[in-house]
Amino acid sequence: QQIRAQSVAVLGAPFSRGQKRRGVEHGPKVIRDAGLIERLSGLDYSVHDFGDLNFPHIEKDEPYMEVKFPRNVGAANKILSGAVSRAIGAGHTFVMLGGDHSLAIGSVSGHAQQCPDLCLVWVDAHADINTPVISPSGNLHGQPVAFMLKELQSKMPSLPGFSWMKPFLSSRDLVYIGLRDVDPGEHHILKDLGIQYFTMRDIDRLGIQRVMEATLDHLLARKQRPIHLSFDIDAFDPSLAPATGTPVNGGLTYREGIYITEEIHNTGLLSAMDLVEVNPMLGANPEAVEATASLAVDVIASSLGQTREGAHGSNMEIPSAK
Ligand code: Z70
Ligand code: MN
Ligand code: MN
Repeated sequence: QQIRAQSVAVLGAPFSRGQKRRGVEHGPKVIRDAGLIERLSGLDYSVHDFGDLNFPHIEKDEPYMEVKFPRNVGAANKILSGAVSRAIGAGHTFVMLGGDHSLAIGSVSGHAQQCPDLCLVWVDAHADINTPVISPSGNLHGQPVAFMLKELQSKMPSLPGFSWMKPFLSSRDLVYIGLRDVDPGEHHILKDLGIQYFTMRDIDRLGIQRVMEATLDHLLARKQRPIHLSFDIDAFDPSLAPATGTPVNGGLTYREGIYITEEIHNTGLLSAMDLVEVNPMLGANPEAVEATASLAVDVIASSLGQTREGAHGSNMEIPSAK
């Protein structure tokens, strides 16, 4: 059955405390300014722009071990989770504009409340699967997947701000694409849990077509179920997406990135997506920021059905010569 709804909900999450660099909270604004809503309205959807969430600022938020701003990150994600759950429950295909990638905790968990059998495609230079105990940086945007996985439950300390959530995802229901900067503890977890992942080296070896075939086969061969796409803009090569906090050389080409999203759309199963880590304060100049934001719009539009081959309505005819 087609999971794709006829309507898309867009929600901004202006939040940056999952990492150290200011500016990523302005991601929703620059992605909208790059024409997101107009582009989605040009596809087959009614677009509901729910604006930006308001997150509380929790003044006293001491680190827990090395982990920075746990109460702020936990509270923001609790709010986001509720909003996502309501939007999916109302029948929308959901688009979250970040903000940093710690927001995936709320986005995916809210989605999972409505769709417990969802699967997750994580497109990123990074695995974002550090536990609070092994995180080398203490930044929560490097840890969201660890909060989701049932298999890591016993390794997770109870962080202040996170008592509202329980892990909900099995490691076999997750595939990574684009990895090229993985911490040693993360690599151990990926291997230990047998998580399916495709690094940039794998894309070099197999080509993006076989990577997507294997990804969708891994997640959907047994049964069709809703897809959550969590797309970190730093998956792209820094030449294409310079305005982001942690650029890593050797990333996705434009064509590889768009092929990923076209294939996700073609499943008919995309139910929610995140577009995160666009930071307009980190571009070298306004053109660099605009290029990154415009790329983000292309990723979202392509995930929702914009094609490179073009499209036409079923009632179209070739006009006769006069
Ligand atoms: C590193 C950490 C990260 C995004 C950087 C980096 C994580 N593994 N994620 N940028 N989006 O701090 O845990
Ligand atoms: Mn990330
Ligand atoms: Mn990343």
